[in-house]
Amino acid sequence: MTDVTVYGVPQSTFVRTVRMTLEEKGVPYDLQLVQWSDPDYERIHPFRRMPAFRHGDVRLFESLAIAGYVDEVFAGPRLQPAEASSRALMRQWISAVCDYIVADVTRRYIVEYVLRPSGPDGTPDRAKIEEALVDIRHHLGVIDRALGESAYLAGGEVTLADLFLVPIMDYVSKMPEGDELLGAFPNLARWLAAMSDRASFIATIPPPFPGASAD
Ligand SMILES: N[C@@H](CCC(=O)N[C@@H](CS)C(=O)NCC(=O)O)C(=O)O
Repeated sequence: MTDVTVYGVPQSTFVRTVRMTLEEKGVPYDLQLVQWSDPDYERIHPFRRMPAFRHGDVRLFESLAIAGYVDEVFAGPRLQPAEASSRALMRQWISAVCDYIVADVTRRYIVEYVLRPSGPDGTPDRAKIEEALVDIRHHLGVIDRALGESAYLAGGEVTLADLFLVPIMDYVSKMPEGDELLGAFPNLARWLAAMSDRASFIATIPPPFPGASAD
């Protein structure tokens, strides 16, 4: 029995970030699948996105607000550095992930392959993928250089910043260019391998998107 509910679908990277945060803290929760056709969902998330979250009487939307709340309210390992400059570094990377990585990696690349291919006969549009890859190589290079200087994005310990990035990088690793991209960025590949061994990662591995091919 738990009084924590996450609303969303397990394939969503933002839902996975919140679920990984709960798993890292050892907090039991229910995942309530969102039905997009349900007009009542707007009462849970007024912008009709996911995740949304409930803990007793506390109702929240926006992954950063939810993950920060979970870290601060529940016992377990701290996922936000106490020291100001490390905490700022964590926020810097969360902001960069939510703006630049989501825009160019999730929306222009992963979504094109697995969710809404926009090429002929429902295939991914090669021109769009190639265009996105130019920006993706740049962005992954930035992260790779940052990870060359420390084990995790904000220093020597896992923080929320890593939990925002890893669901997206997990998808990247499974895309047709995944091996090539990770091969080009060894610090990022090392970080992803370490993150992939965590119990929170393993407990939240998403099922395939409905209708996606198994290969
Ligand atoms: N800023 C939001 C972003 C949430 C978001 O965009 N979630 C995606 C799934 S990863 C979504 O709800 N997509 C559904 C849609 O765009 O209609 C957060 O941090 O939670």
